[in-house]
Amino acid sequence: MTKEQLDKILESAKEQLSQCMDLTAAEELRVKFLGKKGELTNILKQMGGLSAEERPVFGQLANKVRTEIENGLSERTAALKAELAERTLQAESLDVTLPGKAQPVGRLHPLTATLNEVKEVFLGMGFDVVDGPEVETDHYCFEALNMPKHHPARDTQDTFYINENVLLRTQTSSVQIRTMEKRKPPIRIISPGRVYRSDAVDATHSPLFHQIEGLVIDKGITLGDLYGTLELLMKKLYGDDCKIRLRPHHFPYTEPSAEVDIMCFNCGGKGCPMCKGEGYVELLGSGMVHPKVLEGCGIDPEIYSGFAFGIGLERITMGRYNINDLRLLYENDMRFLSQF
Ligand code: 2U9
Repeated sequence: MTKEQLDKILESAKEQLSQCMDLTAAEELRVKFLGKKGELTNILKQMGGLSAEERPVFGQLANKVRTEIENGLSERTAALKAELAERTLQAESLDVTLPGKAQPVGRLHPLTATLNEVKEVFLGMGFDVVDGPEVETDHYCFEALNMPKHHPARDTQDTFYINENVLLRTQTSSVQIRTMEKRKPPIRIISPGRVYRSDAVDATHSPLFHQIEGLVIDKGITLGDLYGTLELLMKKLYGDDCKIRLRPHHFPYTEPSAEVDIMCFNCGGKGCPMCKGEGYVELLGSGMVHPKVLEGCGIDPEIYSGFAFGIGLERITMGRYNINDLRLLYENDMRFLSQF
């Protein structure tokens, strides 16, 4: 064991460290020089053969060499780690000044948006929203609504029959009848949903459309309640300036019956081509529930009275958004839908 051997090990370690390019290679060098079977350890194992005077001198020298190799290793490792961190930062860097990729946000269909608003208004007045079957029996669709077989009112609602007794509902009144059979007054409900009529498609007709019907049954309900309720709905939908008027009409299921008109949005009631000089446009049908209908559902018309109304969802949506062709609401053309 000589000083030259130790110097050679130190020199070789320095040389190899300077050429070492990654952390794995640096670890291999640590094992090679300082590990249990490493070059320096091997030399130290030979210390036993030295004299008592030589031993401390070589011991000191060997320790110096070990410290130098250790320092060299930690310097190189630190430099390699810094390089690696720098490279990772470069590779993963984000240019925060680049414009972002916009996520297209979906929106509600105008029919859904209008229905949601109508529901909000009625929920606020303590109404329940009730659902029912779209395939109905003759009883719930016509008979219970004071329209027996061969009643002329059935002709205006020519519908899709599945058999003599089963059909696609022409109005959601069937839901109101089902509710009156099940619940005791007071009843305050709206029944929105799809209805079907055997109509040819044009700008204002479709064999499938949507209705919202309302029904209130309690003691002492009058036409005044009907008027107030519908006026509030229309003011919420069309703004506080909007006015309505009731015009006498006839429906078999209500007595008296009224059609409800809304002041023309275009001329504000003066009369214009849009309202055909009327100042008002027809919007919905309504009336006091016919005593025969109440009786048929087990409600005593001597004690209770009620009002009902029916609105076409398409019609009020078209009025609100100035849509002139109903077919646009069903075609799912994004150029149309993305305007709302
Ligand atoms: C019960 C009793 C009476 C609901 C009513 C109307 C008048 C009406 C139309 C408006 C436009 C249908 O969608 S539309 O074509 N509806 O004119 N509907 S009174 O009357 C009822 C409902 C249930 C038990």
